[in-house]
Amino acid sequence: MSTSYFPDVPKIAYEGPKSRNPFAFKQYNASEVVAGKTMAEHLRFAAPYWHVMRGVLSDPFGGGTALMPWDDGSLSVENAIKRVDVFFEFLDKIGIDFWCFHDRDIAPELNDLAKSNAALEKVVDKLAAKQQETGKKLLWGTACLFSHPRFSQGGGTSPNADVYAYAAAQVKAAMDATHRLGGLGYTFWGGREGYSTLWNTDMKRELDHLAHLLHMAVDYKQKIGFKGQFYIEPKPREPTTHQYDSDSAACLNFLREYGLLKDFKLNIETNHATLAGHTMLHELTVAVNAGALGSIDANRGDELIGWDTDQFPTNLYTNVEVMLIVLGMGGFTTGGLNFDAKRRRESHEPVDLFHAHIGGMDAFARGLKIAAAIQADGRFEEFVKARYATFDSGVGKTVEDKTATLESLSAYALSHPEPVLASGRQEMLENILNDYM
Ligand code: XUL
Ligand code: CO
Repeated sequence: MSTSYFPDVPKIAYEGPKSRNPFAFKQYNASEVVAGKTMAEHLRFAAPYWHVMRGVLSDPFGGGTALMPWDDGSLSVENAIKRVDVFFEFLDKIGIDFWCFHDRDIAPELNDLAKSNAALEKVVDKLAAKQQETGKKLLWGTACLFSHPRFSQGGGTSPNADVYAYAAAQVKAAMDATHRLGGLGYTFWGGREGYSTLWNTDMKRELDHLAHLLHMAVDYKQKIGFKGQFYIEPKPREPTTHQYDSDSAACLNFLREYGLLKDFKLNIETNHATLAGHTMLHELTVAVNAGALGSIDANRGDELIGWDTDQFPTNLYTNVEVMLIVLGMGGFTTGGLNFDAKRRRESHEPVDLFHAHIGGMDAFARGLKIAAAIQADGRFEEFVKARYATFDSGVGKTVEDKTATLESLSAYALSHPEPVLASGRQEMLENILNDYM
């Protein structure tokens, strides 16, 4: 047996709700069947390489605190390859089947594109071998077009064509890597695709350029035979004041305007939804209504802190809502629940990685069970259906059939008494929700 990087952590097993063992699942029982599928099949948990292996736990006021005894801090390919072993030991012990990466998480940025590409290929060789050995799968890959100073004014929306070409080159290499690793998807998160002031920005040209980058990616996908799903991940502000991909509706509008909707779905992240002034449920509903919900970055924000805190998704109400949407759309196809989440800066020991993920997985297992019970019971669905019943027949039906005109509705309204509304019963419905919790 090779070296263990987490010698104090056993393989995490399901011990049930009565267990007091912090290194055990209380709710997540991978093989347990809920609503016709196993929990593992429903939830499709993924771990992000950037938080698990590269997240140093810095914040805007201080540097990293995370202890990573396996990491020598160098930009060497050897160090990058060693991290792969650590990561796969983590995946094995926590029992997560999928993972996600940015090109620059897995391999070093060497300030020389040819060298960075060569390093990426070497690390991808190692990752491919590890996947082969363990059966773990890549949920999605992506290119980091936001950390390096060259991208400080954007990648696909940079005012500088050389930077744009560099961004395109990175997308190409990251797509090649994702394809080699059998990725089920490829994500575009806007990073610095947005602006801070219109005094220096040509918004129209930037959006045209960004759309062309995505069109080129669609063409390249065809060319290399990559079958994975493309996603756009909405997020408002952070880092730019005005992100072009600010929320689900903005992304869908952009995709429609540029003829890209058939080639993309959305990857919705909880903390991005709340930063946009929406609930996660709102963002998911907008996406699902457009037939465009692809995958989920599961985390949560902190209502008392105004930035993307990327905390672990332990809010039961949110998890129930997320799983109601996922069950409602018949489950994920290419997507899954990627823990785009990090430990608090104070939780700096390697074992905290396990506590964090166990918490997220258990909370989502409960979310799944509660959502399945709500769905099976059908009370909310019946209530909503009844609330719109006046559109099932009579004048309402003429609206849904699109035969109504302003004249026909005016004649109807003139010949009928003042409308009588039924109560929305929000409090009663919230009480029902609490009964399930
Ligand atoms: C940033 C974020 C990214 C994307 C991938 O807030 O969520 O990590 O998920 O680039
Ligand atoms: Co994310």
